[in-house]
Amino acid sequence: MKRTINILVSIIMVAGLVSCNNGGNKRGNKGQGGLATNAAEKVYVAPGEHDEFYAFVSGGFSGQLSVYGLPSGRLFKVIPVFSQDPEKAYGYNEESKPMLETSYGFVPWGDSHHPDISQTNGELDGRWVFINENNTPRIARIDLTTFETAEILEVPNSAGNHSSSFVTENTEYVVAGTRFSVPIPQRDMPIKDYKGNFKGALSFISVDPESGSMAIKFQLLMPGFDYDLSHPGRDKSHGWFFFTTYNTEEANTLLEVNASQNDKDFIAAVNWKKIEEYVNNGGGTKVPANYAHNVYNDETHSATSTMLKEVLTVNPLDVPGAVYFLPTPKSPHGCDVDPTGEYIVGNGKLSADLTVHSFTKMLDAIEKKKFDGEAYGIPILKFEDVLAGVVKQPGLGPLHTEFDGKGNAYTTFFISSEVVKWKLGTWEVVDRQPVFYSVGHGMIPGGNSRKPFGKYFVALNKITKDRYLPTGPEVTQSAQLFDITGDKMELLLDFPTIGEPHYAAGIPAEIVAKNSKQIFKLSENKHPYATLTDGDARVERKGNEVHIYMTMIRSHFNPDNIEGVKVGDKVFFHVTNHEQDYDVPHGISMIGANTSELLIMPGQTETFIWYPKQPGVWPFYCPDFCSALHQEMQGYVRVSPAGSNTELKFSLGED
Ligand code: K7E
Ligand code: CUA
Repeated sequence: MKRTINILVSIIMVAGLVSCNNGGNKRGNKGQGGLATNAAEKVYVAPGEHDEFYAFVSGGFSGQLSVYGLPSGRLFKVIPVFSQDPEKAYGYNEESKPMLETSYGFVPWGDSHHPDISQTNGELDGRWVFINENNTPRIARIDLTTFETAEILEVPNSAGNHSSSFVTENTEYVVAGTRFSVPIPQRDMPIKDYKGNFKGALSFISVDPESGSMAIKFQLLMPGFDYDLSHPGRDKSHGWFFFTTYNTEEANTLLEVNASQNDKDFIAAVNWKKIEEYVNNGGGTKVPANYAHNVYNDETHSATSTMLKEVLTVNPLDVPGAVYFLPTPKSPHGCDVDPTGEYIVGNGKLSADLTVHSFTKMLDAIEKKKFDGEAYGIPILKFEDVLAGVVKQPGLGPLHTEFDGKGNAYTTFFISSEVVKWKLGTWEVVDRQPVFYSVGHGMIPGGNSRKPFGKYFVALNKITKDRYLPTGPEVTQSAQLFDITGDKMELLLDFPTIGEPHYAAGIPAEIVAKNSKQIFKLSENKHPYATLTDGDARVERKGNEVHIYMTMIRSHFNPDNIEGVKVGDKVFFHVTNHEQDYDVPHGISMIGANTSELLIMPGQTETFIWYPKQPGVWPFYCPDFCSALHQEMQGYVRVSPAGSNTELKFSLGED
């Protein structure tokens, strides 16, 4: 058996190399070049025109979320989420630092994977984007009026928060499943005792329908498998959630071999409505936990971090009829549910065929108790009884499937580097297109919802090799845009991405753009250190702390001359941008500051700390070109030796 696996792994590796090398001949793709078709026209968005879709693209190991336009592939913004960002001072200024607090302390970076847009009645509503952090398990909510991270909730009892962060039809829940099973509660024990002792926590995080505020409603403590990906039921299967598993072998070492032994792993089907009811009636066990809940407030322009101390856990055996296992070949990765909610696609990485389960058949099999044994007390349904169909030999290494809402599915194949279009119900392959190279997820705007906008498919690729000008050993990952309105997919565009684009979420721009905020109202600024009028601009000393209450407007700081600061002081710059016009941020950069510059939006207040190290007269300036007199937007701080008695003074426009 081991040998077979090794051979399989070798074939996969060779296939990977071959596909990358073969695909390298750019001119070899007949009918796909810009000259052969009107591809260029289809992605051309004239200067001043807007794109039709937003695409929110995961930054992977950058920990961020980037915002692109489709079809142009233009980058609009990188939203800092789980990692510090000196461009916007996120995680550096005093206001946003609490966003990166965790039970492990301040964690300044993360690994983001799956953005998902909030829904109402199974359709994208464009209010929030959720995204998971894999390494230090967290879920973030990004507010699509500001395009800023509004909230981050840590997920306790989880490790490798990967089968996350997908939302149910009315955003009742955003779900976060653990990839690695661990001892729960964490404790010192031999690793070899994994089997039967570790658990996998699947967390159902409720989302307040008004504010979007997140709270863990319950954690389902499942057997110690790896929970790789998940998707909520839609429409008829609303109320259920599906999770792919691998390592049902519960191996704790050399997983590439030991977790590939079982012919089939499982898709876990979770009836969350049933568990919700159980929990609402007092079910479940509260256990001690320690996890951060970080919230950014748009009025105080500041974040707070609170440590939560308890979480409600549920043993699946206590809620009969809530959890079933659907056998699925072979170490499935993606777990995708079609817009009707009938089909559940298990993308078996090592399987020759693609397995599709039927929700109707699943309910029927449950009703008739057609079980094929159990795993840790959870009934296993018979494979044949839940199988809807099989897509025969569609490609090598299926990872993820998206849907166009017209009865077609699009599966990405990592090893054979292609996207394969097939028909739901007949399972026939109707088209395949190469991608360059080694595609992970694909994305169709709304492809996760009841109503996909089946115009484009975006392939999110791991390897680019020769597709762009070389940039040393590190080359960019990329996205490729396909037109999917015809029978055949047509490659339109390549564009580079920031970090690794694990997944993306797309939405028609018209749903989101109209809600986008242009300024923060100065009159609503409740920041405790805001300076709302120029008369309030001042400098105060409290022991060795100096607080500068500064304002900024085109094209000066108030005050711009400050004296009486001493070596050994801790100087707080609390800076308020008095502009009330769209697109007029100002920044402030202080020589020798050990954090970052600030970039402050109209009406907003931000703070950084500066430790003056040497006597002298030290300049600060605005780093964002804000007016014709931007270069004049500068000032000085006089720093005297420690212990000197230079008088504290501040001024603007005095000689
Ligand atoms: Cu396939 Cu993290 Cu969804 Cu990457 S994952 S590809
Ligand atoms: Cu303000 Cu440049």
